Amino acid sequence: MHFITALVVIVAIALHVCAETRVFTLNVAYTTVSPDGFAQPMMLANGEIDYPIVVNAGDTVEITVNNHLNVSTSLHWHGLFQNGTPWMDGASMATQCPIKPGGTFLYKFNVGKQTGTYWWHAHHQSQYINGLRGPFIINDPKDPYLSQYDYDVTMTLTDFFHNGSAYLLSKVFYIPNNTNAFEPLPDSGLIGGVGQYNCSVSQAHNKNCVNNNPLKKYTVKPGKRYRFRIINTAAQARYLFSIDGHNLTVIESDGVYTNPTVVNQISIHTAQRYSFILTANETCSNYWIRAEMVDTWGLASYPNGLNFDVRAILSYAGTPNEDPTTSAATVTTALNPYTLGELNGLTTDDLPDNYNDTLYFQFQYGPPTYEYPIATIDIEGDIESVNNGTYIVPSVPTLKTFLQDPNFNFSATINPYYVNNEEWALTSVNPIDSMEHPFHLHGHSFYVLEAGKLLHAPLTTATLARRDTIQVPACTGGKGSTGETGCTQGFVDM
Ligand SMILES: [Cu+2]
Repeated sequence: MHFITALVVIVAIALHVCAETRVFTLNVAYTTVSPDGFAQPMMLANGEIDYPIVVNAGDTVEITVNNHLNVSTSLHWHGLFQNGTPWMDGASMATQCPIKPGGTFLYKFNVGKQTGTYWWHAHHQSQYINGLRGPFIINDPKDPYLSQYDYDVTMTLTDFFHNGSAYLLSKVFYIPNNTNAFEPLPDSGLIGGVGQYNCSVSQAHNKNCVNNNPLKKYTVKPGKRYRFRIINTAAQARYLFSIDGHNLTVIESDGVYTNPTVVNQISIHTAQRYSFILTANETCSNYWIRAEMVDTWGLASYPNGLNFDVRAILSYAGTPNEDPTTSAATVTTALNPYTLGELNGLTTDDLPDNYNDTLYFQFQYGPPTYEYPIATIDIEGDIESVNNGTYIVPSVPTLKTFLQDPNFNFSATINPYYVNNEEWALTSVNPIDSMEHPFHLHGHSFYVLEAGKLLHAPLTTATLARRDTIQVPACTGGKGSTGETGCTQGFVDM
């Protein structure tokens, strides 16, 4: 009896130690800052760029958001499952009404068993690109890699616009019937919230602009091992990330531990996260950290002076305060997001032979015709007929409508697809677009089964990759005779 009692007490203590309620207040307001030397008002939480939220596995999180902006907002916790609390997901008009100016909203949820690197961001229109974003880190006392690093550092990569998101959305991008609409160009890229801008490029930009803004410096101690968590919080930019003179051992993607994978370049798309271990065992010096912005705009020239070569500095402690003179290594081991297997994860043999649900998403991205179009998405299910909807923001949050009437007949502008709880769903995503697109599923992580180009042999993996955001290859290089007249479509099966 005593033995059993003692066990119960130990379990109770262990649970008590692990899980707590963590309380945060995010005062959301305009603050004028100069992340790249160019001063402008940004929407920030508590006046900080990349305000971090750090909790432990199992914690309950209470975040009070006070909206001091003159526009509505809502905040999303990217990658968190919100198991049992879908109304806390923060997607404006999908899971909640936006928080009005002057309003307050309490987000309360439990992070469950999730650990690793996530991020929070505004989920109202395109608002987060004005600064409402930051890391969301869940520390893991049972981290299998815990003994392999001494320090834990978070680094955001983003693109930065000198115009407000509302202006970019309505005046540049989503002009009704504008067949020449193109994605707005950022003015610079930031690492750790810091970048540089060439003030001479635009007259209008000269007023509050300082050239040669000091770059972000990450200081390391010789011989120590660092876990770096990189988060792409950009509106659009994909980055090719590397650190001169150093290999990166990738151990996490999107909150999932991966097989340790040594690379010297990481392609990281919007909303993706990676952790890698870097050992500071090179000559004591300064080294460039590079986040080369991939040109997805494809313009002949860039009148706003956008510099794709975004940098920060890795500095060994005690090294003189000078710019690095290092050069980029040849890319010999690039990270492959489709084959980066989950640590101790499933193999294809572990998957069920038959899936209970099958979804085919095909999305097309064309000239906007509505005020706030997203994309036209076809969802073809195994039972349902083909849907085809261009999403239009509803007047009542979709979740609310569903909870009040689970049989509600949603229109094609919501384009719902129903899956059953606790069942496998095969999802195939296949854009008809010449650009590589990140695809993200709220509330879930998925196994990447295969990816590539239709009509080509797919990649195969040993252990499956599992994550919550994956890039779907672009539609390129047409093969007319095979029935695809314009291009060969990319796909990801998950
Ligand atoms: Cu998300």
